[in-house]
Amino acid sequence: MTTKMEDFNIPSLIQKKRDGAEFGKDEIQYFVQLIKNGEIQECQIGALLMAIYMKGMSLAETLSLTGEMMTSGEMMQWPEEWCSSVVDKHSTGGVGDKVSLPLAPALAAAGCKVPMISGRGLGHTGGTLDKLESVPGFNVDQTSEQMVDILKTVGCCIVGQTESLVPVDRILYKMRDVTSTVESLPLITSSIMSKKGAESLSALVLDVKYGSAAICKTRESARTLARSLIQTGTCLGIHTRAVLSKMDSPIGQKIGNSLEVIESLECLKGRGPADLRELVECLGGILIWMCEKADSFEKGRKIIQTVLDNGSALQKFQDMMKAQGVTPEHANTLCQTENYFKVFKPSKCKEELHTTQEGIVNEIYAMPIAEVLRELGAGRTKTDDPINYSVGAELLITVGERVTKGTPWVRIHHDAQKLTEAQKSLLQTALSIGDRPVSADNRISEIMIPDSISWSELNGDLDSNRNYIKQNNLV
Ligand code: IUR
Repeated sequence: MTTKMEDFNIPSLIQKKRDGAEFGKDEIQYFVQLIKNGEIQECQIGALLMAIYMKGMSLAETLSLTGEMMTSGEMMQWPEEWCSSVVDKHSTGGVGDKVSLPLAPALAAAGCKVPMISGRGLGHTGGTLDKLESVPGFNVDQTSEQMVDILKTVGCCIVGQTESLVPVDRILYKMRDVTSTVESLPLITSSIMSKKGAESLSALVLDVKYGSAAICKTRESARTLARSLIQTGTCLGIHTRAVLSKMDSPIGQKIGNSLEVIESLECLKGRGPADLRELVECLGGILIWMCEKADSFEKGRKIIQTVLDNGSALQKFQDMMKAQGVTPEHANTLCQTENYFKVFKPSKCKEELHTTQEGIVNEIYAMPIAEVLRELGAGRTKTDDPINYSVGAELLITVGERVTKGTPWVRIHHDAQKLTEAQKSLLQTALSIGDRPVSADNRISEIMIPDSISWSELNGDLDSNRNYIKQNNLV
């Protein structure tokens, strides 16, 4: 006997999940429709989210939820001839994570189409859109028609989520924030993968971060999240892989919106910090390999090295800036000179802090730096807080380096009169100095691909899920 939609009601669905039972596909379809149509009370959404947070979801439920969310709004469409070249990257967020800025134009220079839909910063993590908006004139609001035009002429764009893309995620994300239900595996998975699914990608690489400044504190929890994202992406027909990367210290030497654009430009000019270059090469190399523009990861990586070193990725970044509203003069100054502060407004003050002991730099923890920068205006506590793009930090030392007492280790760019004693003390906790040699390890510790063992978790439901996806023309 099949159950009809009109037989469902929200209190009984909340009760069902509260008691640990598994939702059917039609039940998930029912409540996603109600959320989309505004026919469910906010308190009911909150209770449903908390029940899911407490009891979890199977892979089949997560997949149904992701599919329903994905089709709750517009699905992007690309010209037929791009069918194997449309790629994107998603990072779970970190401090100093500016990888998207050099990666998107590097992939475009390698012949990919990159419709990168990014987010804004909240809490300790910065947002790609905020970084780009520190460039005067850069417009992240582009319609899907404008995106197609930019992809035709340039090959990459970095934009915000349009109103019509996955509207149900917008509602759920806001509710999760105020109901303490953000850190739920099925809710994170469905939120991320519904948006990537709606982008109609040929290939997706995920940068799942772990460590003291990441949402996943341990490598094992990052692996669990990566596996859930890969399984869901693959079942939706997106070719998906992931890397696990460490997120204890900031990426690169610069943190803060305009400073991070400057560091990205340095990377695009074939210079810049080694860890940023490693992430761009590796994530880009995987995508090029996945969309068969190279027959191995190493060959894909070589292509990225070439486009970073020969100026073609930089040219794509310059073209993308112009296509998204930056004047040709400003784009030229940023890309063809080093007079960055002719375009960016410099901060009013720069203050350096010094090491309080001699020894070898063991670690530079990102969290205390991010907290102080947020307080100084570089980030947000609430979604509508304004941002001061000039605020940031430059690290003057690197992990593994030997320092004497009194060495300047960080330069803070800010518009306050002076850093407070509390801010200085908090910043000093970022620095760990010891007496044993340490080497700066690689950021990336693992590459994950879809594994056959995981499919058994679908309880034989894979074919019906795949049929469902096919019948509904979801891919
Ligand atoms: N980014 C998303 O798009 N969704 C989430 O739930 C999280 C990060 I956490």
